Order: sequence, then C-alpha cells, then structure tokens
Amino acid sequence: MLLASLLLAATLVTQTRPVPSARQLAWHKLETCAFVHFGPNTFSGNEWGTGKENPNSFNPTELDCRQWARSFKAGGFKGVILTAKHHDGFCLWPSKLSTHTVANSPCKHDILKDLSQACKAEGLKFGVYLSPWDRNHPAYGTDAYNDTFVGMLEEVLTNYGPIFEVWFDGANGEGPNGKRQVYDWDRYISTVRRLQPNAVIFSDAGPDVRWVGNEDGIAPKTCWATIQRDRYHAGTPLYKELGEGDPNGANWVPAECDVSIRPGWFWRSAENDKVKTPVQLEELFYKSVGHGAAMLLNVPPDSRGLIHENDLASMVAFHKTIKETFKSNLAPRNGGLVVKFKQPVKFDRIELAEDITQGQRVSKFAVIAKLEDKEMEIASETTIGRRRILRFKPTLATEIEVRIIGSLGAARLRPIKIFASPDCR
Ligand code: FUL
Repeated sequence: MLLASLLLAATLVTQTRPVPSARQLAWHKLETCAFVHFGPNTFSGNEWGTGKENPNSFNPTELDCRQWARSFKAGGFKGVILTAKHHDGFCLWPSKLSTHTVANSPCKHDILKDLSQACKAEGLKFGVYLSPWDRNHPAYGTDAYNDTFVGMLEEVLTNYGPIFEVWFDGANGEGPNGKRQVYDWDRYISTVRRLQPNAVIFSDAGPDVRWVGNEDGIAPKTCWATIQRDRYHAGTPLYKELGEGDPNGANWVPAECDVSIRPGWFWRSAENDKVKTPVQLEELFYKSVGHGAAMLLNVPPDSRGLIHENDLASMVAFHKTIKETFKSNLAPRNGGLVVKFKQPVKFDRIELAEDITQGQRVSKFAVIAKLEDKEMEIASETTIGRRRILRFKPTLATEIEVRIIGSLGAARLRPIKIFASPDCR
C-alpha cells in the first residue's frame, strides 16, 4: 500500500534529479573490483619510484597473469584495474613513446596483453590506471609531454580493449627536469571518450566516478552519488567533501573506495603477514558497497609475478562469507516497504535500494521491527542510494517496515531484502 502510494506520488511530482549514464549504470553493477599495483617498486620496496630505476630490476621469475585473474575471480571481483604506468613512468606495455618500459627489462612480457587476455578468459572486466605524473619521461613539464601522454593513452586504449574504467591519479609532482606538468585534462578525457566510449573515467573529480576522499576503503554512511562537479579538479584540496557528496549537486558522479589489502600499494615481503583478514575485508565491503559506493581492493602481485598465497586465502574466505550471507532473501518477493511473516524470522542484515535510474532521493529513513505486539525502531539513517546494507545483532521479527522520513522528490525504492549471515543461523 505504502509502495503503491509512493509510486503514485512519484508520477505526480515532477522533480528531476541527476541520473546515471549507461556507462555508469554498467559500472555500478560491478560493485567490487581488484586493483593491481605492479612495477619496479615490487622489486625495490619503494612506494613511489624515482623514475631512475634500472629496467633490469623488473624481473618477475614466474609471471602468470592467468593466476592473478583466477585469484580475483575466486575473490568475487568483477573487474581488474592495472597500474599500466605508475609515477615512476615505467610502462608495463612496450610503449613506443618511452624507453622506461617492460621491453627494456628482462621480463619481455607485454603485461597489458597478458592480463587483458587473462581477464577475458576468466570473464572479468579490464581497466587501466595511468599516472600522468611521470618521474622518468624527459618531456614531462613541457607541452610536448601532453602529446606523449595522449599517445600513451592511445596505445593502451587501442590495443587492449575493451576497457571498462580509466583511473587517473591526480598526483602532479616534479619530473626529471624539476618541472611540474600542466595537465591537459580535456584532451585526456576526450581521448578516452573517442577510443573507449563505454569506459568510465575515474579521478578526484570524475567525470564519471569520483574518489571517496580517503585511501581506507570507506564511504561515509551518508553518501550521495551526486556532486557539483565544477567545484573540483583532479588533486582538489576540497577532497574531504567527496565522501558524502552533495544532495544538491547537479552531476551523477558516484564514489569509489580504493584501499590496499596490505599496508602498502606495492608488494613487499615484509608485509606478507600484514594482509587484511577476511573479517577486515568484510567490514570494508559493508562500508563501501553497503553505503552505496564501490569497493576497489588493491591486491599487488609479488616479485615472482604471482598473487601471494596469503592474499589469495584472505580474498577467498571473504568472498565465501559474503556469498553465503546474501544467498537467500528471507523477505517475500512481492514485499514492498512493509514485510510480514507468519512465524518470527531471525535476521541480521537488511538491504535497501533506490531505483537509481530515477536518481538518488532518500535523505532520511527509519526501520521498524515488530514482534508480537512490541514495536522497535532498529535503525534511523540518512541515505540509501544504489545499495544500503544495514547490519544488526541477530533480531527476531514478524514484521519489518521501512519509513521514509525525508526525500528529495518521491522516493522510488526496490522491495526490502532481509538476510541472515552465517553467524545468525
Ligand atoms: C595515489 C598514488 O600516489 C599511490 O601510489 C597509489 O597509486 C594510489 C592508488 O593513488 O595517488
């Protein structure tokens, strides 16, 4: 009844909200993707290479990108984003525009080719991280470098597609000649649009996907997919605003939460025993995907060129718990915002979702659980967005109701879903 009146109200109220593009809608469905930091730093133990490292140091002895892709699949990830070029400028493909590449290393593999093919074989989407900051390239800091960077983008976007996401790092340090580059973002973006029109572009400021404003993998509980995009640029000092977003923002630019499974972005042997536990990964899932954002978990291959056993074990156990938790929805399929049960049901998760093709609207809601004649408010929260997962201690109820208290235009919610995690059964 409540759902029916909400839908009716929605047809009467003509408030337009920003909505996702087709490429953003496809991206939203992926939810969890793996990030791969790999390069000379894997062998030096550095986080930021200087660009002066000897390409001979890049020498993975058992490189197997198929093992990476199999591992990510086993971890439940839907896409993979590789650091094709990090700040050291080292290209993991044999670029014709640089001498600092895999072609001048003992490895000889075109890692973009290997990984893009492995992803295809495992049914994973493939994306690339390309740092415009380049601490090696002699042209960096001059106009000519913008041509070089566009040329590199052309190589990467032409030869290894389809690409689902291009991840632009906003860092803008000095190059080998002590100069900083003035980045030509308009050209970089139009190059991606021209060559991979279905790819989303990530940076602090979008245009398609925004940074969540921290590297802890956490979106705030209040998280709007909208921002006022022209307030920001890559490298924005206002990045703290990017977490919550802006309900009045004119642009749909959802948040992506990047975080590493290890303390560093690159593998180092000293951190083999500091891999995040399955429980920590689960926590990150609830605080990213469960807050309506996306999870981008960095799992860096080791100096053998393999995903380390500890990282793999942790990802697999994480995925198993998530899969088991969300296996069967306890709510009847035709339930709206009120669900009734004949017998008390025990649950510890409630999942809500707005129909984001109509934009994001809900700004305040409560969840009420009833057991016999007792009524209890079990949650009072703000945004819902694409997917909002609420966690509770195991709770018994014969009725669960979601009350919308604040909304920018009529709320358009999907039916409530109710789950019991393995701990609740
Ligand atoms: C940052 C970089 O400086 C880090 O090295 C890492 O790549 C992270 C994902 O983005 O801006």
